[in-house]
Amino acid sequence: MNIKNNLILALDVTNKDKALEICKQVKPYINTIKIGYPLTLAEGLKIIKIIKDEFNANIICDYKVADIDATNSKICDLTFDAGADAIICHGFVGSDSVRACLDSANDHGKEIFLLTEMSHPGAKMFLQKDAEAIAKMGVDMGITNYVAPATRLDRLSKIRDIAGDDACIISPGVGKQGGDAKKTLEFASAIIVGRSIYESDNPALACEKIIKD
Ligand code: FNU
Repeated sequence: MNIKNNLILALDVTNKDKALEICKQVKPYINTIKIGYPLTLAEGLKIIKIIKDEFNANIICDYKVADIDATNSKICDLTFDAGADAIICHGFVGSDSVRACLDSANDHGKEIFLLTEMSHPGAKMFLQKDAEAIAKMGVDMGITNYVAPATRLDRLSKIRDIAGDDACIISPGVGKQGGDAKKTLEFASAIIVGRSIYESDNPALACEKIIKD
């Protein structure tokens, strides 16, 4: 995926007009938009295609898919059929569940991002201890796209070591969660930024600052 300025917008607003307005303002800086549950539950799956078509953007759906294989297949098929270019899937559910996501992506000519360790403090309770094994599983499965935290650079660096230099690692947690854009990009291929952009009085300027810092 070609990610302009190595910057992905997490578009976690809850109505279409606001979403379109933000996208319009950041268009000079951003070509890759992450849509998660807040916007999808508010506006329905159709919002994927609306934003994709209007802004000619890559759309990554952050649905953190984490079910049994049969259900994961349905979730991924519906998401890709709705126009998503990629979907974020949890790795902790194991290889059969992840395989279902990968097979759906391959059938559609789309991509998955494998979520290893999350960025919030709670990830230290359970997920962290298995994050490296999750990344290794991904490598064994031939997965080349990962999600790893900007809030713990030692952990991000570990995941990079396992995933390899050629992997695409996208990293949330910059800005509001405390992560630093420049330091994160020493290990990550791109950063994911939400509130620091869409809550800003001037989202375009916020993007410019993140890119230039
Ligand atoms: P912002 N996100 C995250 N941490 O923050 N997908 C993860 O480990 C992860 C995510 C998402 O803090 C989060 O849901 F796997 O406002 C939100 O959409 O910059 C975005 O990344 C971060 O938003």
